[in-house]
Amino acid sequence: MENEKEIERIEEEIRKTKYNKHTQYHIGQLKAKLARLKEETDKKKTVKGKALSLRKSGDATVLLVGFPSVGKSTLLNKITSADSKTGDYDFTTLDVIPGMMEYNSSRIQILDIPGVISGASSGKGRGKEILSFVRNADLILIMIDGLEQLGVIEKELYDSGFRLSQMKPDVIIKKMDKGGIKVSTSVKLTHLDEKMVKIVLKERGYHNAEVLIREDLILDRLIDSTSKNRLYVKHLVVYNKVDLLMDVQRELIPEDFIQISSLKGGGIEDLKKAIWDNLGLMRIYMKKIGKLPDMKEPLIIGEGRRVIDVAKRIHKEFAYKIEYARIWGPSAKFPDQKVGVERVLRDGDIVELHMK
Ligand SMILES: Nc1nc2c(ncn2[C@@H]2O[C@H](COP(=O)(O)OP(=O)(O)OP(=O)(O)O)[C@@H](O)[C@H]2O)c(=O)[nH]1
Ligand SMILES: [Mg+2]
Repeated sequence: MENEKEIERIEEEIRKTKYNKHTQYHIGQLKAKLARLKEETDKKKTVKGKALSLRKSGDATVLLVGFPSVGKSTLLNKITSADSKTGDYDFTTLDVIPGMMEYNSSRIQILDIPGVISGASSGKGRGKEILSFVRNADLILIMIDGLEQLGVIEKELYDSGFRLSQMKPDVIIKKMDKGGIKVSTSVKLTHLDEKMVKIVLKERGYHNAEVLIREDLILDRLIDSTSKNRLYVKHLVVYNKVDLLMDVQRELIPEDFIQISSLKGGGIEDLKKAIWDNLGLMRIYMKKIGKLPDMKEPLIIGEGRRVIDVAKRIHKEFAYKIEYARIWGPSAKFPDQKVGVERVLRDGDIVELHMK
C-alpha cells in the first residue's frame, strides 16, 4: 500500500516536470526509483497471487490481446483446428483459451486471454498478472476494431513490462565488489551522460559495477537495461471487422497493420503468413542415409540454427556423435553438399546426419 501511494506520487511528479538540462537528473532518478518500487510491488503480488504457469505446447506460442468483443474468439475458431490437442493450464485466476494453428507443417499455439485489456481503460489492467504467465510468448497479436484502441493497449502492455518489437538494450552491467560505478561506451551518447548512468544505477541498487554501453541509449532504455522483468517480443497489429468499413476508412489504417474479417474470412491467409514470417521458424526435412527424405513432417526450429542444433533436437547425444551432414535444398550450394556441424541452415533444407 505504501509503495502504491509512492508510485502514484512519483508518476504525478514525472508528468508535471518538464524534461530539460536542469531537471534531467532528477527525472532520471525518479524514473529509476519508480522502476524499483514497481518491481517490489510486483514481487509481492506474485508471491501472494500464485505465479501462473503455462506449459509450452507446439512449436511457438502467440498471445492474442484486444478489447472485449473485437473478435478474438471468432478468429481463434477460424484459424485453429477444433480437434487439435492443446496444453494444460493453470486456470487459477485467468481464463485462457488455447488453440492450435497448423501452418507450414508447424503447430502454433495461440492463446486468447479475455479480460487482459478490459481493465486497461479503467486503469485496472491485468497485464502484470499475465506477465509472468506469458514470459515465453514468441509473438503478440494486438487485435483492434478501431484505431483509438491501440494506444490504450500499447500503454497497458508497456506498463506491464512488454517491449514490443524492440531490441534489447545493448548494455552489459557487471556487478563488482569495489571500485564504484565505471562506465564505458562504444558509441557516442547523445541523449544522456555518465552522470545519468551513475544516478540510475545507484537508484537501482548497483554500487560497484562495470557498465558497457553499446548503443545511443535514451533514459527509458537505460532503466530497462537495469530491469529483469522486461519482455522483448515481436508484435503484429491486426485490424478486424474490416467488412464493416468503407474504403475511405480502410485507407486510414496504417499499411503495416493486417486487415482481416474474422467473420467473413477476408485476410486470414495473409495473417497466417504474417504470423509464420514473424515467428522466424524454418522447416528442416530429415533424411536417413540411403532413404528418401521425410517431406511430410519437418522438424520446426528457429531461424539461424545450425546442423548441430538440428542434431541436438533429434537426440541429445547426437550433439557429441555428429560428424558432418549432407544437405539439399535452399542453402545447399549443390545437391548432396557435405557440410560441417556449424553450418547454418535455411527454411526448406533437407538434412542427412552422419555420425562418428
Ligand atoms: N462484422 C464483423 N463482426 C465480427 C467480426 N469478428 C467478430 N465479429 C463479431 O463481434 C462479436 C464479438 O466477437 P468475439 O469473437 O466474441 O469477440 P472477443 O474478442 O472474443 O470478445 P471477448 O471474449 O468478450 O473478449 C461477435 O458478435 C462476432 O460475430 C468480423 O470480422 N466482422
Ligand atoms: Mg472471446
